Formats: sequence, C-alpha cells, structure tokens
Amino acid sequence: MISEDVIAVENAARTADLAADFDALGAKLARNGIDIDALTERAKGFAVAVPSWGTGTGGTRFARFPGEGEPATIFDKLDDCGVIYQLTQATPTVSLHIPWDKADPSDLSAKAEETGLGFDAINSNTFSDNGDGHSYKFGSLSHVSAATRAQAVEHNLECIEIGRKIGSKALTVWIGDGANFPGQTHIGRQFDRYLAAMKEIYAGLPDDWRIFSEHKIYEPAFYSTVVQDWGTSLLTAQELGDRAMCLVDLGHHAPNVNIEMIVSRLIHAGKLGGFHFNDSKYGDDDLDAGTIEPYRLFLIWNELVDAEAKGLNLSHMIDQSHNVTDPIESLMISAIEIQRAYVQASLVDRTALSGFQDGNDALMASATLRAAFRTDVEPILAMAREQTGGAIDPVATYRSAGYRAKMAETRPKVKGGSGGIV
Ligand SMILES: [Mn+2]
Repeated sequence: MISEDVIAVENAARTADLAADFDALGAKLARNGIDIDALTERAKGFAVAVPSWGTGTGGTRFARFPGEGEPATIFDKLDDCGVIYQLTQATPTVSLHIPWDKADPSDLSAKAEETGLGFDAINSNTFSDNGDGHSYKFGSLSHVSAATRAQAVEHNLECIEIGRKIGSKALTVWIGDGANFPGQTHIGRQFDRYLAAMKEIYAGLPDDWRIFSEHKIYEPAFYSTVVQDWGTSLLTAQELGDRAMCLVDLGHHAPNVNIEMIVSRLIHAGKLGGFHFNDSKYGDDDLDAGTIEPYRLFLIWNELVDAEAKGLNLSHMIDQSHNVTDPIESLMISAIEIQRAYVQASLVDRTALSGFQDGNDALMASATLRAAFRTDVEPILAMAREQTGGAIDPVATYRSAGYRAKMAETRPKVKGGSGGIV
C-alpha cells in the first residue's frame, strides 16, 4: 500500500488550490440552486469494481509487452487493487475471474480484509480451455456435446461456490460461443442449448445472488455469436427468472450504436443488472473509460441518474485492457472518469429538461444536457477523495510513492511475446 505520509505530503501541496477551486465552483453551482456539499456526498457514495485481471498489462492478438513489477498472483493483484482504492476511494471491490484467480477462499478473504477490499461479481471462463477435459474450441454452454455443456455448467456452479465463500453476490456469464462460417452451427438449436445450460446454472444460484448475462456482438466468433446483442441477453434474462439480469459492456456493440437507449430499454424491462465500463473507437477495444467518447459515457449516466427513483441495483465494473500504460494508473483514471460522468449527470436540471422536451424545444433540451456535461466537477471529485483519506491527485501521489519500482524489486519478471487479449 502507499504510505499515509506520502499521501499527506502530496495532499498538503494541493489543499489550498483545491479549497479555492471548490469554493469557486460551489458559488457558481449555488447560483443555480445546487448544493456542492450534497454533490460531494454523492461522489463519496460512488463505487465501481476493479477487475483483478486489469492490474496486469494486457495484450492484443499479436503481442503483449509486460511492464516492470507486474502482479504474479491474485494476492499481488489484490495489493494493486488496494492501492487503487486507497488513492481514489472509488473502487472498494474487486471482480475475480475463475480460474485465473483460483485460490483458497479463506486466503482470498484474508487478503481482502488486509487491503480493505470486498468482492464484486465473479466472472466465469468457458471461452478458453482450462485443462478440464472437454475442449471449448467449438463452444461451451451451447456446445453440441452434452458432456461439454455439463462441464461448462459445472464450472459456473464452482464459481458460485467460490464466490459464496468470499461474500460475492453475483455471477457474470460471458461465452465466446458462436460460429465463424454460415452453416457451421444451427443458430436456433445452439441458442436453445445455451438457454437450457443457463437454466441449470440458474437453478444453482443462491437466493440472494444474481446472474448477469453479458452480450457481445462478435469475437472470438466472427460470423455469429450466441449472445450477440441486448435482445438475446434480455430474452435470456426473462426466460431464466427474477434474479437473471443483463450486463452491458460498453465495447460490445457495433460502432455508433446508441448505448444509452439500450440502457433505457433494459431499465424499462427491469432487467439492467450492471456495466463493464471501457471505451472504444472501432470494436471491443477495451480502452480506458472516457478517453474516446466522454459524452457517450455522460449520456449513459444521464439515463442511470434519471432512473434512480426506480431503485436500480447495479453492479459497476471496469473491464479494460491496458497495453501501453501502467495498469494501476489507467484504472485509477478510469474510475475517476466514470465517477465524473456520474456527478456531471447528477447536475442535469431535470425539471427544465422535461419542460423543454414537452415543449419540443430541441435546442434548449440539448443545451441543458451539455451545460451539465461542460461543468468541470474535478474539485468535487478531488474533495471527495481528500475527505475520505484518498489522494487529491492519485497519479502524482502514486508516482511519488514509487510503488511500481518497489514491486519490481520483489515480483518476478514476466515474459512478453505471446499474444492474448485480456
Ligand atoms: Mn466485459
């Protein structure tokens, strides 16, 4: 973890400027009847989970270039997640991936307690072979072979069992099943097999758990994918039952798809369960949240904040691959960007917006949203961090602490070379 002294010294150098910026923003917001302290409390209540695998350097299909001091074990990863939480105060939970993070559950719980973290949704993996016996080369939960499907179901049930022991409350299922050629699979029967397998997993779900169905348009299957869009995901959740929900990964859509509309429709259906945040330019690029289309991120949050009265229970997670940055820095910045969009969306004057919508005043309706988006809420985010023991400037504080260099001294060097998207 980062020494409290380093955080104190780094914060002390920035406290006066922050106070001045906070007061100036507070005065500006007050003119519009907005209480900056209430907004700061909202920022403090924000939480997004960090994916354990995101703490390692990711790769493309072509190569991976690991950095110094990379985490070698799940316990190293939890240390890194602890640092991200310590400095941002926005990431109190970690999402594990089984089998990558498989370890004695009591050891996982002990490490979580040491780092101040909890566990979010568990992610199963039947998109690669894990030495279980039957290969997933031609699919998993939708495979033509009953034995392969049974193995994939069993793996998901094991994920639930591990999750139960460490306090997790949800299972996220994403499968790579599909086809690369027209005619390779029977599209209808393949989906029927998938649904039957998901029903078996659902039957093993504890009463206080939820299961998330995550769709993705393509990759690794390039012609057809079994759970390719939110329609199939919604069908799945509706067939399974009340505790089955849809999870939206921002990178899992065709370019230019209106994701905020999907969010709104899933809220309408009472089936929105969670998000995987990231950003993209072309496909499932897994770039850092808010770096390519920050306005889209804001518009998604606009729908979520608008629907808050409906009592949404959403599981938020970052799902990114960091190929050219220090993953800890990318995850800290990403968490803050997601939090920023949430606070900005909280600034939307919804009464005025409704009036402009009902009066067909397109220009002013659009301007109302953009006025919130243009507001620089950085002082609110920084103040929320400072008041909860985090860093006013997380990246500067992290660099000043020399955490990565220290890890490089004790953690084994990781070999690069092979490809592999994480
Ligand atoms: Mn995802």
